[in-house]
Amino acid sequence: MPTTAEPSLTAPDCVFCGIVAGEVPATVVASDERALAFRDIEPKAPLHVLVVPRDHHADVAQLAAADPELLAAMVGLAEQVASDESGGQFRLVFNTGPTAGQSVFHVHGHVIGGTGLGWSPA
Ligand code: DGP
Repeated sequence: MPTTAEPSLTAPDCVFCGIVAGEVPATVVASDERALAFRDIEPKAPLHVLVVPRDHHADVAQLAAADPELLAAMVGLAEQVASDESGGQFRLVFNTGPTAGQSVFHVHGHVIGGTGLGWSPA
């Protein structure tokens, strides 16, 4: 899967910037000009893919404020992955802040599906 487009925003020592740049290995399942989807290294469900923008933004709130069209592009890529792999049904999770479980501060949506999902986030 090509990772051709150059991001305009990057951050040093960011693992997801490294994946976007092709410097850190990842299993990429979909991509477009502005976003990339790759399998989570610690999958929690049969479908567990991360959708990230090529540009570096720390979290979904900052991305929504800076570039709402890019957030919409990420949702579109998530829908494409779910259409390909889980019949179009999916959960899209943006952990935002360490207390909410965010550990990588390059915004990413967890695309989760491929099985019946309960609802017990806490
Ligand atoms: P969060 O805790 O919401 O920030 O999610 C970060 C996710 O990123 C976590 O599920 C594990 C995944 N992850 C961390 N480092 C890597 C990596 O180098 N490659 C891949 N594919 N996933 C990673």
